[in-house]
Amino acid sequence: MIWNRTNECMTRDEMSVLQSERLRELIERVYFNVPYYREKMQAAGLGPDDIRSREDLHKLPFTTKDDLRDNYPFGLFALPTSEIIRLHASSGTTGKPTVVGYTRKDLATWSEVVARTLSCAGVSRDDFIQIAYGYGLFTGGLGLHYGGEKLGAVVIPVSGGNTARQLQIMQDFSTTVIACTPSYALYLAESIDELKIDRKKLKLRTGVFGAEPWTENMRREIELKLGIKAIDIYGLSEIIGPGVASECLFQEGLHVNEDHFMPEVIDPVTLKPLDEGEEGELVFTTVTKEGLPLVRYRTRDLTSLDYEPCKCGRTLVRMKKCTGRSDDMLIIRGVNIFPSTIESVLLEISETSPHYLLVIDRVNNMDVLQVLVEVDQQFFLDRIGQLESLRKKISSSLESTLGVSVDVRLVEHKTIERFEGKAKRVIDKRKLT
Ligand code: DLL
Repeated sequence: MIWNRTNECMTRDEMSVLQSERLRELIERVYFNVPYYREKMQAAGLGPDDIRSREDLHKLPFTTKDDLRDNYPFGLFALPTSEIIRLHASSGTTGKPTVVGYTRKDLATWSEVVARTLSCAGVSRDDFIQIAYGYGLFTGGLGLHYGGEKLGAVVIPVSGGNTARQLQIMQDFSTTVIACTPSYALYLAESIDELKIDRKKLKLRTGVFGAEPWTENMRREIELKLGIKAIDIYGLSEIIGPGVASECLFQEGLHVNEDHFMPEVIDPVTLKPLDEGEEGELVFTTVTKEGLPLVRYRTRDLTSLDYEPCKCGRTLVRMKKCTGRSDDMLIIRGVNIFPSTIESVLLEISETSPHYLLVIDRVNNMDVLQVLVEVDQQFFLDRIGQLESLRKKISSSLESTLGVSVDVRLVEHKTIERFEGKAKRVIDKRKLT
């Protein structure tokens, strides 16, 4: 079902008119209400009248996470806090977190876009959605919660963690949809096996997974192990939280709710807008948000856009599944490497499990990439020779794909930490010195 046919299926021309109108209103609001935007626009020689339509978007200066940090906590809010009724914060691991504020209307928009996301994933009011994203300052739990209620589904607000309890609830309440990170979905699958729960007795049929990058190979693994359809959902707290974009059942790119969040893809080096189909950094302008509107916000996420209407009937622009960020690219001895490429190679090798850890260090001024990977329980190898030939097979696969030498270490099942929320798969010791 399409939740909001009017806005999700309009022609490109209609969308252009709507976005242009909303963009003009946004620029008026931020110019007069947020000193930061006014100063930045003035420095670029721009006034509100210079922005007449979506074609003028590229004239505007970018906003970055550092701008949010510099104005911590409320400096970029466009309304007094008496109009704000909710705060969330991003799960930043370095420096100050970024704080986001929502007005009543923003929360209504958020529920609407998450209801669209769930409909896109084939979820309906007949479903039971178990929410295993964390509740709290993280936007995953409450975002999915209110979107699920708006849709009319039965919402089960478990929050993250406590895997045995999650699985008990899943059986007792006949959960049909699970919402969590893709890494936690794999952990749930593993625990179902360990606890000898009969998969056929579970009613689970769909998962809405996001909050971290995951590859097509990881999707196949989850779909196979849990026997469900795994749908990719994308969002970030600065823009609203989950609900920015979602796959439909065709799984051919994520439909961006562009009547609210106008996307662009830019070259992260030259900062010039790229054409349809070209991969670069995703940038959003939130044309309807009241509390914390953002103009040309640089997400650091890498993707490309596709304006072809989808088989599902939606005409919203689609973004390609996002498997990396411009800032999680590792540079090992001068070679650019994305963790997602390593993940893809490992998941092609049947004797390994999808749990791995990348450790980068500098030894005698040389970067060393160590890949720790678990051997799948089913392939218990008791002969040293067998282990060594598996290790060599993985090394040569990785080395031919990446173009750098890799130190592969095979580790026993369950040695690598499991995650309830976003997985941390890279330890870069070079940064610690
Ligand atoms: O992770 C919001 C969210 C919650 C999205 C639940 C989906 C489901 P933040 O904590 O601000 O917000 O982190 C945002 O996570 O810039 C991406 O780098 C990454 N990310 C989110 N969804 C995806 C996805 C939430 N589907 C950051 N694929 C973003 C790849 C994703 N990366």
